[in-house]
Amino acid sequence: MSPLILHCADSQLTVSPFGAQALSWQVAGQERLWLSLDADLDGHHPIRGGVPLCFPWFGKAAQGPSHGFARTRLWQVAEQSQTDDHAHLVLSLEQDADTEALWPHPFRAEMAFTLKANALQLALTVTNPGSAPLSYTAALHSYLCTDVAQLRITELAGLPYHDKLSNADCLFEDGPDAALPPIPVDAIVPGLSNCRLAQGNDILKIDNQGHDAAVIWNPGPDHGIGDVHFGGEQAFICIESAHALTPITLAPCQRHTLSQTLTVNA
Ligand code: TA6
Repeated sequence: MSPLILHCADSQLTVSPFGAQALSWQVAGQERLWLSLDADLDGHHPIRGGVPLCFPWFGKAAQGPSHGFARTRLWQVAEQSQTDDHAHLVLSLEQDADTEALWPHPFRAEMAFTLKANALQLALTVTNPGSAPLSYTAALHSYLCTDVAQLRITELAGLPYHDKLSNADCLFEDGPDAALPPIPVDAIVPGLSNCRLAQGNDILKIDNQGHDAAVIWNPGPDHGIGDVHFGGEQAFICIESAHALTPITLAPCQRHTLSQTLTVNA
C-alpha cells in the first residue's frame, strides 16, 4: 500500500491508494495540501488532510461512518500515463461484500488525478452498472495550506450559505472589513464554483465542476479533534467541491463527474 508518486516539471503529487487520497502536492518545492502531523496512516482509519473523498454520502449518516466508506477502502490502480505536459493516474473502487453491508448498491467509482506543471485536477466519476437508479452524495474534501490569520476569500462576500454549526441559513458578511470566512466555519455554499486563496503575490485558484455547492470548513482553535496536531488548524482551510445539498441520481449505465482544479498563480 505504498503511496504513488507523480511528477510533472517542477511539481510532485503523492497519492495514497488507501482512500484514493492525495496526500501532498508540491509545486516548485512549496506544499499546497495540508496533512496533519498526527494523521493516522495505519490503513484502517480516515487520513486527516490532503484530499479525502466523501462517498457515497457527505457528512454523517445513520448507516455508516462519517463521509462514507470511500476514504477507508483500498482502491486499485486502473490507469497510469505520462506525457511531457502531464501525469495521469486513475484509481478505481467497486462494490464488494463490505460496501454492500453498508450500502447495498452496485457502483463503479474512478478517482482521476491529472498533474500539470502548475495545476492539479481531481475528478471523481461514478458509474451506475446496475439496473436500478443509484443515488449518492459526495465531496472532494481538499485541505489547502494557508495562513488562517491572514485568510480572506473575497468571493464569499454577501453569499448565502447553510451554517452547519448553527444549522441555520445565513449570509456571509459584506464590506471591506468583513472576516471572510469567520472562523470557525462549516459552511455549505450553494453553487459556488470559483474562488482564490491569495497570500501576497501567491494565488491558488480553485475551480469546481459537477457540484451543487462548495463547502468551506475550518474547525477553529477549540476543535478537540484528536488527529489535528496542536495548532495545525491555523494552517489550512478546506474548500470542497461537493454534491451535498441534493443527491446525484444516476439511471442505469449513467455516470457523473465531480471535479476540482487547483491552479497555482493563475
Ligand atoms: O466538510 C466539513 C465537514 O463535514 C465538517 O462538518 C467536519 O466535521 C469535517 O467535515 C470533518 O469531518 P471528519 O469526519 O473528517 O472529521
